[in-house]
Amino acid sequence: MSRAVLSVGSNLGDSLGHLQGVVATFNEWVVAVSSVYETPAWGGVEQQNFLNAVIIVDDSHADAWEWLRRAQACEEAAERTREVHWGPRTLDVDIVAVDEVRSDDPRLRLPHPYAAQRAFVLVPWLEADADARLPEGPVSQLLVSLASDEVRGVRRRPELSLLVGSP
Ligand code: PH2
Ligand code: MG
Ligand code: MG
Repeated sequence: MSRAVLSVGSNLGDSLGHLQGVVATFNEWVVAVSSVYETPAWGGVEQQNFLNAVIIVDDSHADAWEWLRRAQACEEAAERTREVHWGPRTLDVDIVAVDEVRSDDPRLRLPHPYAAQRAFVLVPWLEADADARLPEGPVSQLLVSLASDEVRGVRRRPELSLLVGSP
């Protein structure tokens, strides 16, 4: 079994369509999908709000590197460019965690080194998995220690849900 937690985000182009494209591509492995959230840009670059969601996937044949390869294929399909670090993007698919894997490889650090600081990851993750945890502690507890205005800034957009399953 290999269970991965993916954080998907977009603030350029058809953002909802880009997130939906990831759900469609990962369809056979999808275990849970959060609501779509509108979130203020994190990381200090002035840019428009993101749409973010978390997707939990499971495939006994995939290891962490295979999840990364699949994630990058989705980004390429969305014609992702990497111009500004933490800047605007059509689609970002980040691997937040894969089972209990720990990796310091700069190409794939696991769990994601910033996950515990990012309300735009933790809020949808907790919605998709009430037992979510990181090495720092349960996600429910990590959210309590984040600044409350950051957490409140992550707003659910119920009218923008992602569809799972065959069309
Ligand atoms: N992704 C970033 C940088 N900042 N901010 C929000 N709200 N959502 C993101 O997905 C995001 C971000 C780079 O990966
Ligand atoms: Mg990212
Ligand atoms: Mg990324």
